[in-house]
Amino acid sequence: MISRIDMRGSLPPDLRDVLPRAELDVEAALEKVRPICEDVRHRGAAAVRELTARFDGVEISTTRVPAEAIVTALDELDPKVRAALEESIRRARLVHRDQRRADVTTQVVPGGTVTERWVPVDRVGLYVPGGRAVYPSSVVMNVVPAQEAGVPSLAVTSPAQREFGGLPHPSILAACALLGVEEVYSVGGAQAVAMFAYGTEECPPATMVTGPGNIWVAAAKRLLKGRIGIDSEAGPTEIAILADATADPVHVAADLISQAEHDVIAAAVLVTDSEELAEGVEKELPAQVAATRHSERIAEALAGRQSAIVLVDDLEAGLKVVDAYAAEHLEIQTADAAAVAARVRNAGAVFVGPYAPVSLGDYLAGSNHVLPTGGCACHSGGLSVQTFLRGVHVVDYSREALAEAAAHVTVLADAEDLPAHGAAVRARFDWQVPS
Ligand code: HSO
Ligand code: ZN
Repeated sequence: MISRIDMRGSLPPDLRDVLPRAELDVEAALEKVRPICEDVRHRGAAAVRELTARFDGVEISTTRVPAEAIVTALDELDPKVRAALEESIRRARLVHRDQRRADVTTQVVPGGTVTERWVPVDRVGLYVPGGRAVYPSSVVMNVVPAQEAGVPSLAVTSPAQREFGGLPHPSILAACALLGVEEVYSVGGAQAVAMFAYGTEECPPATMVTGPGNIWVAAAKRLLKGRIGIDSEAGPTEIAILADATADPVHVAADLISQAEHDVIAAAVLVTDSEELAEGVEKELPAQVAATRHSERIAEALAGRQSAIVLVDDLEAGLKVVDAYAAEHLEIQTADAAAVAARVRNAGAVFVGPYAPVSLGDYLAGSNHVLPTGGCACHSGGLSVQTFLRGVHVVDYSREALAEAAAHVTVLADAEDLPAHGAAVRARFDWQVPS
């Protein structure tokens, strides 16, 4: 059901390359996505509607979801789901509010200061997947950090669903209503990213687009990055678990399965120094998979080349492996899990000990579930308030403070053969270097 990679003895030098990983060929999707984006750029909302008919199989008369549809979706939402979403929002707000940064002013010299002023981007388009993956929780995870960052204009888009008359899934609309989001579009795929990048008669352009999506969304983000800011290209979900002999194979198996449930190309990787745990998990997986609803999808994900049980000599080696892998989600199920977790450098999110499974983080921990995948956790973090803020440097120098810097500026400008740079300073002092 899941393959084994034995790294006992010594770790391979090209660790990152030998670890299992799904191959997602975003490059190849670029060529298909380019004409779609161009079409939206030139023909606006009409192109978006036609593309929706072609790809989502549903005719829509407008891309903007009417306000009544959002209100109705909330009215019809199961009260239990509503209560759970409200608690998820409350916890996420607590965490994300604390991420806000104060502006920092540094006095460099008397009369000379530099302030880092944190300013939210003007307008954000949030992409929420549709189709098989209808995740109202992802609405929460995208909207809350943008709102807590103070983004003044916020729009959500999610693919039109034929069975809901061309609107996004009602649970997505209900989540928007709970979050106070009134601007929602029933548009998915690459055309949604293009809609936000170029704007249409029905949707003003956005400064940034964030949120997970399929390969077409990822390709459109890659193509239009620069024209529009993006968070990351979000690939298939990954869970890595670093566990020792103290871990419970039942929990480990359940957690691997939980993320394999997302997709046949989702990755589930167990790294352990315990042969006994590996055997326990291998035994446990088929039983648990058979008992769950999406057993076929999960079995395929676990058997895929992106999933494996990796055996290592000890936790030191295990830490090297998980750092090289840089998982989207990393669970630490070892003795003294907090101490081991503190040593992890590369992971989108770290889940410590037996009572912090990834599914808690997916919904209710308060942390964000939009996290770097495909090894990007070695250079990027998950969605946060910071994603939506820019640090604007504000430079404020008095005459005296500039005079004091003038000689050095002139020397450096001359050294770079840019004498007009130095002259711009001297122009304020009768074209002389003040002494
Ligand atoms: N594990 C997914 C997020 C999610 N799980 C949404 C359930 N719903 C990526 O972090
Ligand atoms: Zn999940």
